Amino acid sequence: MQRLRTFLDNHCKDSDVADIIDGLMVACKDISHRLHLGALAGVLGSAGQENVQGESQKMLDVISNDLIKDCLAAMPCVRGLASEEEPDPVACNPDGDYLVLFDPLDGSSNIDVNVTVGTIFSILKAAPGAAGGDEATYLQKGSKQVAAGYVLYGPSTLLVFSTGEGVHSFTLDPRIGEFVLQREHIQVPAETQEFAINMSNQRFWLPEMQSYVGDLLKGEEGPLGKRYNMRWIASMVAEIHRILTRGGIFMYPFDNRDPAKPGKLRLMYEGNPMSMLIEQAGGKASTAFDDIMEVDPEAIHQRVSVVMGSSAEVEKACSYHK
Ligand code: AFP
Repeated sequence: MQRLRTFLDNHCKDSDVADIIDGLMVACKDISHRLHLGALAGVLGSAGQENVQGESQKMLDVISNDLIKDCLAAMPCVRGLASEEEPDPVACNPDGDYLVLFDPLDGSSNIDVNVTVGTIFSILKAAPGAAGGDEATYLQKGSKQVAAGYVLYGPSTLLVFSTGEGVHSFTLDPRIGEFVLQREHIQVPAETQEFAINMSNQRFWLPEMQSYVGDLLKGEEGPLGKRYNMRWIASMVAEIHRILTRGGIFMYPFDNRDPAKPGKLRLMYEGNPMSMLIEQAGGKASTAFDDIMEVDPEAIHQRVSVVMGSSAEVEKACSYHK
Protein backbone atom coordinates (compact mmCIF):
# COMPACT_ATOMS: atom_id res chain seq x y z
CA MET A 1 0.00 0.00 0.00
CA GLN A 2 1.50 3.34 -1.06
CA ARG A 3 0.19 6.53 0.52
CA LEU A 4 -0.25 9.70 -1.53
CA ARG A 5 2.39 11.69 0.35
CA THR A 6 5.03 8.99 -0.11
CA PHE A 7 4.19 8.76 -3.83
CA LEU A 8 4.38 12.56 -4.23
CA ASP A 9 7.72 12.71 -2.39
CA ASN A 10 9.13 9.99 -4.67
CA HIS A 11 7.68 11.19 -7.98
CA CYS A 12 7.24 14.97 -7.83
CA LYS A 13 10.33 16.90 -8.92
CA ASP A 14 9.05 20.06 -7.27
CA SER A 15 8.19 19.77 -3.58
CA ASP A 16 5.90 22.83 -3.81
CA VAL A 17 3.68 21.04 -6.33
CA ALA A 18 3.63 17.99 -4.05
CA ASP A 19 2.62 20.23 -1.15
CA ILE A 20 -0.20 21.83 -3.16
CA ILE A 21 -1.70 18.49 -4.25
CA ASP A 22 -1.33 17.04 -0.75
CA GLY A 23 -2.73 20.21 0.84
CA LEU A 24 -5.71 20.34 -1.53
CA MET A 25 -6.63 16.84 -0.36
CA VAL A 26 -7.27 18.17 3.15
CA ALA A 27 -10.16 20.22 1.76
CA CYS A 28 -11.27 17.42 -0.59
CA LYS A 29 -11.49 14.92 2.27
CA ASP A 30 -13.73 17.36 4.10
CA ILE A 31 -15.91 17.84 0.96
CA SER A 32 -16.08 14.04 0.54
CA HIS A 33 -17.17 13.62 4.16
CA ARG A 34 -19.94 16.22 3.82
CA LEU A 35 -21.15 14.74 0.52
CA HIS A 36 -21.32 11.27 1.98
CA LEU A 37 -23.34 12.51 4.94
CA GLY A 38 -25.75 14.07 2.40
CA ALA A 39 -28.93 15.39 3.98
CA LEU A 40 -27.57 14.50 7.44
CA ALA A 41 -24.95 17.28 7.10
CA GLY A 42 -27.68 19.81 6.25
CA VAL A 43 -25.75 20.95 3.16
CA LEU A 44 -28.03 19.93 0.28
CA GLY A 45 -30.03 22.39 -1.78
CA SER A 46 -29.51 25.81 -3.26
CA ALA A 47 -27.45 28.62 -1.70
CA GLY A 48 -30.04 31.07 -3.08
CA GLN A 49 -27.48 33.00 -5.14
CA GLU A 50 -25.76 32.91 -8.55
CA ASN A 51 -22.07 32.63 -9.46
CA VAL A 52 -20.24 34.82 -11.99
CA GLN A 53 -21.51 32.60 -14.85
CA GLY A 54 -25.11 33.37 -13.84
CA GLU A 55 -25.59 29.77 -12.66
CA SER A 56 -27.41 29.10 -9.43
CA GLN A 57 -25.06 27.99 -6.66
CA LYS A 58 -25.66 24.98 -4.46
CA MET A 59 -24.86 25.24 -0.78
CA LEU A 60 -22.09 22.71 -1.32
CA ASP A 61 -20.60 24.78 -4.19
CA VAL A 62 -20.12 27.62 -1.74
CA ILE A 63 -18.86 25.42 1.11
CA SER A 64 -16.42 23.53 -1.16
CA ASN A 65 -15.11 26.79 -2.59
CA ASP A 66 -14.48 28.19 0.90
CA LEU A 67 -12.78 24.99 2.10
CA ILE A 68 -10.38 24.91 -0.88
CA LYS A 69 -9.73 28.64 -0.73
CA ASP A 70 -8.82 28.53 2.96
CA CYS A 71 -6.57 25.56 2.38
CA LEU A 72 -4.68 27.17 -0.53
CA ALA A 73 -4.43 30.61 1.07
CA ALA A 74 -2.56 29.03 3.99
CA MET A 75 0.15 27.58 1.70
CA PRO A 76 3.30 29.69 1.35
CA CYS A 77 3.91 28.38 -2.20
CA VAL A 78 0.52 29.58 -3.57
CA ARG A 79 0.67 33.10 -5.06
CA GLY A 80 -2.99 33.17 -6.03
CA LEU A 81 -6.09 31.22 -6.87
CA ALA A 82 -8.97 31.37 -9.33
CA SER A 83 -12.23 29.50 -8.94
CA GLU A 84 -15.41 28.98 -10.89
CA GLU A 85 -17.21 30.44 -7.89
CA GLU A 86 -15.05 33.61 -7.64
CA PRO A 87 -15.58 36.50 -10.07
CA ASP A 88 -11.90 37.49 -9.92
CA PRO A 89 -8.61 35.80 -9.01
CA VAL A 90 -7.67 36.01 -5.34
CA ALA A 91 -4.15 36.96 -4.21
CA CYS A 92 -2.61 34.65 -1.58
CA ASN A 93 1.11 34.74 -0.71
CA PRO A 94 3.30 37.16 -2.72
CA ASP A 95 6.36 34.90 -2.32
CA GLY A 96 4.57 31.82 -3.67
CA ASP A 97 5.52 30.52 -7.13
CA TYR A 98 2.24 28.87 -8.12
CA LEU A 99 -1.30 29.69 -9.20
CA VAL A 100 -4.11 27.21 -8.57
CA LEU A 101 -7.29 27.25 -10.66
CA PHE A 102 -10.22 25.07 -9.70
CA ASP A 103 -13.84 24.12 -10.06
CA PRO A 104 -14.69 23.26 -6.45
CA LEU A 105 -17.69 21.07 -7.20
CA ASP A 106 -18.27 20.23 -10.83
CA GLY A 107 -21.58 18.60 -11.74
CA SER A 108 -23.20 20.11 -8.69
CA SER A 109 -26.70 19.93 -10.17
CA ASN A 110 -26.24 16.18 -9.50
CA ILE A 111 -25.76 16.61 -5.73
CA ASP A 112 -29.41 16.60 -4.80
CA VAL A 113 -29.97 13.33 -6.68
CA ASN A 114 -26.94 11.62 -5.07
CA VAL A 115 -24.97 11.21 -8.31
CA THR A 116 -21.17 11.52 -8.70
CA VAL A 117 -19.62 15.00 -8.63
CA GLY A 118 -15.99 16.15 -8.50
CA THR A 119 -13.37 18.82 -7.81
CA ILE A 120 -11.11 19.78 -10.75
CA PHE A 121 -7.77 21.59 -10.38
CA SER A 122 -5.01 23.02 -12.55
CA ILE A 123 -1.63 24.31 -11.33
CA LEU A 124 0.35 26.97 -13.22
CA LYS A 125 3.65 28.69 -12.51
CA ALA A 126 3.27 32.40 -11.71
CA ALA A 127 5.35 34.85 -13.78
CA PRO A 128 8.13 36.53 -11.74
CA GLY A 129 6.83 39.62 -9.97
CA ALA A 130 3.21 39.13 -11.09
CA ALA A 131 0.52 39.83 -8.50
CA GLY A 132 -1.64 36.88 -7.43
CA GLY A 133 -4.79 38.93 -7.98
CA ASP A 134 -3.83 39.92 -11.54
CA GLU A 135 -5.94 38.02 -14.10
CA ALA A 136 -3.28 38.41 -16.83
CA THR A 137 -0.84 36.15 -15.00
CA TYR A 138 -3.36 33.27 -15.11
CA LEU A 139 -3.97 33.54 -18.86
CA GLN A 140 -1.53 30.81 -19.90
CA LYS A 141 -2.13 28.03 -22.39
CA GLY A 142 -3.04 24.60 -21.03
CA SER A 143 0.29 23.28 -22.31
CA LYS A 144 1.93 25.37 -19.54
CA GLN A 145 0.18 23.48 -16.72
CA VAL A 146 2.64 21.93 -14.27
CA ALA A 147 -0.03 19.65 -12.82
CA ALA A 148 -3.73 18.90 -13.12
CA GLY A 149 -6.19 16.54 -11.54
CA TYR A 150 -9.61 15.81 -10.14
CA VAL A 151 -11.18 14.28 -7.09
CA LEU A 152 -14.23 12.15 -7.86
CA TYR A 153 -16.83 11.81 -5.13
CA GLY A 154 -18.72 8.63 -6.04
CA PRO A 155 -19.32 5.33 -4.29
CA SER A 156 -15.65 5.77 -3.36
CA THR A 157 -13.59 8.97 -3.38
CA LEU A 158 -10.72 8.98 -5.89
CA LEU A 159 -7.88 11.35 -6.74
CA VAL A 160 -6.54 11.25 -10.31
CA PHE A 161 -3.67 13.56 -11.25
CA SER A 162 -0.69 14.19 -13.47
CA THR A 163 2.44 16.25 -12.94
CA GLY A 164 3.45 15.70 -16.56
CA GLU A 165 4.79 12.17 -16.15
CA GLY A 166 1.73 9.97 -16.62
CA VAL A 167 -1.62 9.79 -14.87
CA HIS A 168 -2.07 8.07 -11.53
CA SER A 169 -5.10 7.31 -9.39
CA PHE A 170 -5.57 7.01 -5.65
CA THR A 171 -8.53 5.82 -3.56
CA LEU A 172 -9.44 7.48 -0.27
CA ASP A 173 -9.41 4.84 2.45
CA PRO A 174 -11.90 6.30 4.95
CA ARG A 175 -10.66 3.90 7.65
CA ILE A 176 -7.28 5.65 7.81
CA GLY A 177 -8.20 8.99 6.16
CA GLU A 178 -5.49 8.58 3.49
CA PHE A 179 -5.41 8.36 -0.30
CA VAL A 180 -3.66 5.14 -1.33
CA LEU A 181 -2.26 4.28 -4.76
CA GLN A 182 -4.65 2.42 -7.05
CA ARG A 183 -3.29 2.68 -10.63
CA GLU A 184 -0.08 4.11 -12.10
CA HIS A 185 0.41 5.27 -15.70
CA ILE A 186 -3.23 4.96 -16.77
CA GLN A 187 -3.68 4.64 -20.56
CA VAL A 188 -6.83 5.46 -22.57
CA PRO A 189 -7.54 2.83 -25.27
CA ALA A 190 -7.16 4.46 -28.73
CA GLU A 191 -10.38 2.94 -30.11
CA THR A 192 -13.86 3.07 -28.60
CA GLN A 193 -17.53 2.32 -29.28
CA GLU A 194 -18.88 4.62 -26.55
CA PHE A 195 -19.71 8.33 -26.84
CA ALA A 196 -21.00 10.95 -24.41
CA ILE A 197 -22.82 14.10 -25.48
CA ASN A 198 -25.99 15.89 -24.39
CA MET A 199 -28.20 14.92 -27.36
CA SER A 200 -30.89 17.43 -26.39
CA ASN A 201 -28.65 20.16 -27.86
CA GLN A 202 -28.33 18.44 -31.22
CA ARG A 203 -30.17 21.05 -33.28
CA PHE A 204 -27.92 23.83 -31.94
CA TRP A 205 -24.56 22.23 -32.92
CA LEU A 206 -22.48 23.08 -35.99
CA PRO A 207 -23.54 21.03 -39.05
CA GLU A 208 -20.16 19.19 -38.88
CA MET A 209 -20.88 17.95 -35.35
CA GLN A 210 -24.44 16.99 -36.34
CA SER A 211 -23.05 14.99 -39.22
CA TYR A 212 -20.44 13.16 -37.03
CA VAL A 213 -22.97 12.27 -34.30
CA GLY A 214 -25.49 11.31 -37.02
CA ASP A 215 -22.93 8.80 -38.33
CA LEU A 216 -22.30 7.45 -34.79
CA LEU A 217 -26.03 6.78 -34.52
CA LYS A 218 -26.11 4.90 -37.84
CA GLY A 219 -23.99 2.18 -36.19
CA GLU A 220 -22.62 -0.73 -38.18
CA GLU A 221 -24.75 0.28 -41.18
CA GLY A 222 -23.19 3.77 -41.34
CA PRO A 223 -19.82 4.99 -42.65
CA LEU A 224 -18.08 4.36 -39.29
CA GLY A 225 -18.95 0.68 -39.53
CA LYS A 226 -19.56 -0.08 -35.86
CA ARG A 227 -22.33 0.08 -33.29
CA TYR A 228 -21.86 2.77 -30.63
CA ASN A 229 -23.29 2.96 -27.12
CA MET A 230 -24.06 6.28 -25.40
CA ARG A 231 -23.63 7.56 -21.83
CA TRP A 232 -24.45 10.96 -20.30
CA ILE A 233 -24.01 11.56 -16.56
CA ALA A 234 -23.93 15.39 -16.76
CA SER A 235 -20.88 15.35 -14.51
CA MET A 236 -17.64 15.87 -16.43
CA VAL A 237 -15.46 14.29 -13.73
CA ALA A 238 -17.48 11.05 -13.84
CA GLU A 239 -17.46 11.12 -17.64
CA ILE A 240 -13.68 11.63 -17.92
CA HIS A 241 -13.06 9.03 -15.25
CA ARG A 242 -15.03 6.49 -17.29
CA ILE A 243 -12.94 7.35 -20.34
CA LEU A 244 -9.67 7.01 -18.39
CA THR A 245 -10.94 3.62 -17.21
CA ARG A 246 -12.30 2.07 -20.42
CA GLY A 247 -12.01 4.61 -23.26
CA GLY A 248 -14.70 6.67 -24.98
CA ILE A 249 -15.27 10.12 -26.42
CA PHE A 250 -16.74 13.03 -24.43
CA MET A 251 -18.10 16.08 -26.23
CA TYR A 252 -19.56 19.40 -25.15
CA PRO A 253 -19.23 21.36 -28.40
CA PHE A 254 -20.00 25.02 -29.00
CA ASP A 255 -23.64 25.57 -29.96
CA ASN A 256 -25.86 28.50 -30.94
CA ARG A 257 -28.44 28.29 -28.13
CA ASP A 258 -27.27 31.55 -26.59
CA PRO A 259 -24.78 33.75 -28.51
CA ALA A 260 -23.40 35.04 -25.18
CA LYS A 261 -22.52 31.48 -24.11
CA PRO A 262 -21.19 29.56 -27.12
CA GLY A 263 -20.31 26.54 -24.94
CA LYS A 264 -20.88 25.39 -21.42
CA LEU A 265 -17.48 24.21 -20.19
CA ARG A 266 -14.77 26.51 -18.95
CA LEU A 267 -11.27 26.45 -20.48
CA MET A 268 -9.07 27.25 -17.48
CA TYR A 269 -10.49 24.92 -14.82
CA GLU A 270 -12.36 22.27 -16.83
CA GLY A 271 -11.05 21.99 -20.41
CA ASN A 272 -7.32 22.45 -19.73
CA PRO A 273 -6.88 20.19 -16.68
CA MET A 274 -8.99 17.39 -18.20
CA SER A 275 -7.05 17.75 -21.48
CA MET A 276 -3.75 17.35 -19.63
CA LEU A 277 -5.00 14.14 -17.99
CA ILE A 278 -6.42 12.70 -21.22
CA GLU A 279 -3.28 13.52 -23.23
CA GLN A 280 -0.93 12.27 -20.52
CA ALA A 281 -2.90 9.01 -20.73
CA GLY A 282 -2.36 8.79 -24.51
CA GLY A 283 -5.75 10.26 -25.55
CA LYS A 284 -6.53 13.47 -27.46
CA ALA A 285 -8.29 16.70 -26.46
CA SER A 286 -9.53 19.14 -29.09
CA THR A 287 -12.00 21.94 -29.65
CA ALA A 288 -12.87 19.96 -32.83
CA PHE A 289 -10.54 22.37 -34.67
CA ASP A 290 -7.44 22.88 -32.47
CA ASP A 291 -5.77 21.30 -29.45
CA ILE A 292 -7.53 22.61 -26.33
CA MET A 293 -4.20 23.09 -24.57
CA GLU A 294 -3.03 25.40 -27.39
CA VAL A 295 -5.98 27.80 -27.04
CA ASP A 296 -4.73 31.26 -26.02
CA PRO A 297 -6.90 32.25 -23.06
CA GLU A 298 -8.42 35.71 -22.98
CA ALA A 299 -10.36 35.52 -19.71
CA ILE A 300 -10.37 33.39 -16.61
CA HIS A 301 -13.97 32.20 -17.07
CA GLN A 302 -13.68 31.71 -20.84
CA ARG A 303 -15.70 28.87 -22.38
CA VAL A 304 -14.36 26.23 -24.72
CA SER A 305 -15.69 23.60 -27.10
CA VAL A 306 -14.61 20.14 -25.90
CA VAL A 307 -14.03 16.88 -27.80
CA MET A 308 -11.77 14.53 -25.83
CA GLY A 309 -11.00 10.89 -25.19
CA SER A 310 -9.78 7.89 -27.19
CA SER A 311 -7.31 9.25 -29.76
CA ALA A 312 -8.61 7.49 -32.90
CA GLU A 313 -12.22 8.54 -32.17
CA VAL A 314 -11.30 12.17 -31.41
CA GLU A 315 -9.35 12.32 -34.68
CA LYS A 316 -12.42 10.95 -36.49
CA ALA A 317 -14.67 13.63 -34.92
CA CYS A 318 -12.16 16.35 -35.84
CA SER A 319 -11.91 15.10 -39.43
CA TYR A 320 -15.57 16.09 -39.93
CA HIS A 321 -14.61 19.68 -39.02
CA LYS A 322 -11.69 20.06 -41.49
P1 AFP B 1 -23.07 21.84 -13.18
O1 AFP B 1 -21.83 21.95 -12.30
O2 AFP B 1 -23.81 23.12 -13.33
O3 AFP B 1 -23.94 20.68 -12.75
O4 AFP B 1 -22.53 21.52 -14.66
C1 AFP B 1 -21.79 20.37 -14.92
C2 AFP B 1 -21.05 20.53 -16.20
O5 AFP B 1 -20.24 21.67 -16.18
C3 AFP B 1 -20.22 19.29 -16.54
O6 AFP B 1 -19.70 18.64 -15.44
C4 AFP B 1 -21.16 18.44 -17.35
O7 AFP B 1 -20.49 17.63 -18.28
C5 AFP B 1 -22.05 19.44 -18.05
O8 AFP B 1 -21.96 20.64 -17.26
C6 AFP B 1 -23.46 18.98 -18.13
O9 AFP B 1 -24.19 19.93 -18.84
P2 AFP B 1 -25.74 19.72 -19.22
O10 AFP B 1 -26.53 19.86 -17.94
O11 AFP B 1 -26.00 20.81 -20.21
O12 AFP B 1 -25.88 18.35 -19.79
